[in-house]
Amino acid sequence: MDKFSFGLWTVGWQGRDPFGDATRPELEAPVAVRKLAELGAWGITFHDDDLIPFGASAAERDRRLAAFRAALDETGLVVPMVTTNLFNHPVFKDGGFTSNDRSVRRFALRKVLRNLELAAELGAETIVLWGGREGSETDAGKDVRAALERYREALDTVAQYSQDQGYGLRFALEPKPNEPRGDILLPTIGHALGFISTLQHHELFGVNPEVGHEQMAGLNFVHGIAQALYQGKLFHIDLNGQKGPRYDQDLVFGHGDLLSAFFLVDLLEHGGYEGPRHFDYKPLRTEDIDGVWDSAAANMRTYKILRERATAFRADPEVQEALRYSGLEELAQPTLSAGESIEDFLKADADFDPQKAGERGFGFVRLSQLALEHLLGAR
Ligand code: GLT
Ligand code: MN
Ligand code: MN
Ligand code: MN
Repeated sequence: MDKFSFGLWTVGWQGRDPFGDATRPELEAPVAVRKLAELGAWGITFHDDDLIPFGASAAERDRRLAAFRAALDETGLVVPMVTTNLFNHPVFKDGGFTSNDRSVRRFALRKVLRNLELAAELGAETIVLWGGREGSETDAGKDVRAALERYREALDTVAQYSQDQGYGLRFALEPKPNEPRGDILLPTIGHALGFISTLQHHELFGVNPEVGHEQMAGLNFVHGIAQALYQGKLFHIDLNGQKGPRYDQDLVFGHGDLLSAFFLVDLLEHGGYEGPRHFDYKPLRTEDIDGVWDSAAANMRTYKILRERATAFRADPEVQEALRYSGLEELAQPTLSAGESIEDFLKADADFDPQKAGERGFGFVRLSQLALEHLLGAR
């Protein structure tokens, strides 16, 4: 079965934006579970506060959890990932783990630690940490080096606690360059990967990159994902659509940069990623509840179509020939020969003619056009 999963906050988004009120009524979690299962989803994810409203009583918590569990049992939907809301309440306005206010940092850390137990109980394997409020609007107000040190302290504590409790969880940092903060800490995949190497339990940490977040920074998402895979750090992924560097659009997957989505699916399917295909999108504010479910189905359908197109692309003999012509097989060969000493290497290739080598064409345009034609269903 395809591991398609959705955040409860995605289909549950009521359309509230900085300029306008909600356009849709609240969606009960059990309703979302049943409907997503019916549409062919495999998993559902949530923030603590999506399921149990911030400050709810113990009785309210039990009631909501029981109804949610009943829907999971009934449908067979799984909970592969859980995350913690450290951004909505005013207390987090200067961040959770990195707020200048120490009492807030202690509150935030406790909120995450308490959420781990629920995550483990529900069988989640991954905890996502999106630090949307960790950052600043003015460089005068944040000592970034101290903030990173507090970030590291919090993550080390979270991982240590998970290990002590035997939860067996892995942690995925989700980068984003800005919004809601003017500048967010760990803004890109690269920043997150660099930071992870400073953590005590670095092997338990990877990334949860989101299509739109890297594209907001003008970066190539496919390259970022390839590097995360290369370093064994692609723990989870947020699929959606974005039209270039602007506010975070969270469009349906494929409804932004479609060519990039094609190459992304090709990479995920042929690059060894076995984790969830998690959609983190927002149904357009213009949609009623039917439109919400249409948009949920659209994410999965688009992914499947792109997978089918990518497979056809790879199977096409003309593509295979063009791939060879472009040197992709050659790139997989080590630059030095087996056993070649550096001394021998320095003396080798006396007959190499840079002039001649510089005249070669790589045929990338032809290859690119073949991909586009497969994507369009023209081949
Ligand atoms: C929030 C954010 C998403 C993150 C979620 C996880 S919360 O909706 O915009 O990109 O993945 O905390
Ligand atoms: Mn996301
Ligand atoms: Mn987003
Ligand atoms: Mn978002």
